[in-house]
Amino acid sequence: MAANTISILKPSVNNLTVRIFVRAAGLDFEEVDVWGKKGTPEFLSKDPADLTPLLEEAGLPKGSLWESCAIMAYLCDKHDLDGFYPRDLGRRAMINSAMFYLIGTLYPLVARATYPTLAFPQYPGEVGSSQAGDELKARAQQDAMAALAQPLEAYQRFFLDGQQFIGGDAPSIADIRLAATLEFLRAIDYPLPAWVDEYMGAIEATLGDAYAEPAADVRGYVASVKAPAS
Ligand SMILES: N[C@@H](CCC(=O)N[C@@H](CS)C(=O)NCC(=O)O)C(=O)O
Repeated sequence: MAANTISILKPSVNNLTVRIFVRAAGLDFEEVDVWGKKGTPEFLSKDPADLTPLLEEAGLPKGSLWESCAIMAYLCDKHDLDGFYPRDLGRRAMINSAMFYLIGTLYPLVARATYPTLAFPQYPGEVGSSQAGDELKARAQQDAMAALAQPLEAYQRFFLDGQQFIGGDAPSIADIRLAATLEFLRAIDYPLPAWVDEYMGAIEATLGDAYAEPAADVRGYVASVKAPAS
């Protein structure tokens, strides 16, 4: 049995984040594809949120941990992966801010903007998951697309600010989280700023197959939803 067991859904960028990370960090891991297998009493006993990615690892007090950024931070601390998650408090605070801002602000907008196109169920409480009509749902999607500009600019102007990566010269766990997330914007007709293409290209060039191999699952899914129905 591997040191790290990760339950995943392959078309998901939340899952892609951890899938890239464990490869880039060279950790011992196995992946369990739980497509169609969540929601069981066994899965919920480990993960009452019923969300993936889910890490199972011997050092965890309850044996399991969800939330992609928490999983990466824990594994960095456990394996002294300071290059991905610096020990310096100021630099670490910037990585944390970039990740919390992503989970709290950018990702909900990405989900509202892309999940209808990706045919993913939207989170409870969203207009898209309600009984609202198609017009209101389409408006919510358009509003989310329009609102993406501000957080994207914040990443460029504040977190990157002329550096190649949020982590500086090398990708941090916040960079892995951001690049993976931006993969979904290719599903919709969103005018990606030029820096996004350069940034994602630099991450993929630096991480190589650790990025490209799991990203192929997300890209394949995105291509399938964009392909004209035959
Ligand atoms: N903030 C969480 C989000 C986790 C999440 O929403 N996971 C989705 C996959 S993208 C999930 O498991 N959804 C339940 C389902 O698809 O049944 C993280 O970063 O890990």
